[in-house]
Amino acid sequence: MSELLQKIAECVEAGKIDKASPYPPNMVDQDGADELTREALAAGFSADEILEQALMAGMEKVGHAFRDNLIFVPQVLMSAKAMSAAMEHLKPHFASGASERKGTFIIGTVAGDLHDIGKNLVAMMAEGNGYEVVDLGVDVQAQTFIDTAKDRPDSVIGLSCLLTTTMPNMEQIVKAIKDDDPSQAVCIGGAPVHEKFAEQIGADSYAPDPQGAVEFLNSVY
Ligand code: B1M
Repeated sequence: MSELLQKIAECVEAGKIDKASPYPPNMVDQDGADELTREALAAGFSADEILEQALMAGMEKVGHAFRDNLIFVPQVLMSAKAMSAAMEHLKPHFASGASERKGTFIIGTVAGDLHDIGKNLVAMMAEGNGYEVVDLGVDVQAQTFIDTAKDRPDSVIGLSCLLTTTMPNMEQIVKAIKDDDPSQAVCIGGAPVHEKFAEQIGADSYAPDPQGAVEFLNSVY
């Protein structure tokens, strides 16, 4: 891999946003994901190359380190910020159709539930792994998931919930989605849910963490 793309991957992994960012302390005054991504585009690397070989490579390491408890939520959020800074430069290329995404992930926290930190991490990790993410936010009703999926054929829906009291809502949402289109792929996650619950409510997959959601997406696309 080129040295420049390698450096961008390291910035994402370390959470180095831009030159002005004081984090991480061992990279102070160095260019970050922002400057290096601009430099890579100017040097002729395509948005796809930067996404796949730099951002996704960095994010994959973040996903595994988070799963193995080697890093924690604040570090993942810094990596997300570094990736977002780089994505700002790539978005015009994707929007123009010059670059393709691997697939579409529609994600939201289920009706009645306002917790979004975990959901945002999953969304960020999916984006960092090359998927277009449609984030419907929190307190999302079944019909909103269904309507959004109709506009985006072949998408995967991801549902998050953090409250035991909103697990029944998750069940109703999965049922409504599957009643509308049995082939619609649905993945669930969140602290109170588990594999057995996913099977019970008819979801296609349970992901314990963002990396698990990415692995499910990779298995579908
Ligand atoms: Co609330 N809350 N909260 N809360 N809150 C919990 C969840 C709770 C366990 C705290 C407690 O009592 N110990 C408890 C739930 C108890 C239960 O259900 N049995 C609780 C409660 C009761 C409540 C309220 C009812 C409190 C009240 O008002 N009386 C209320 C409910 C509001 C509502 O939603 N309607 C409430 C409100 C809030 C705040 C608004 C104050 C705030 C949320 C802010 C926000 O999200 N923007 C909040 C917070 C921060 C928490 C705790 C402290 C932290 C949750 C969190 O963000 N964790 C939480 C206690 C705790 O967990 N220590 C608690 C970090 C996050 C990275 O983890 O979301 O699990 P998590 O996501 C993980 C995985 O689960 C997975 O990946 C993530 C990364 O590993 N994952 C997925 C998540 N979604 C996924 C989707 C996937 C795949 C993986 O695929 C689609």
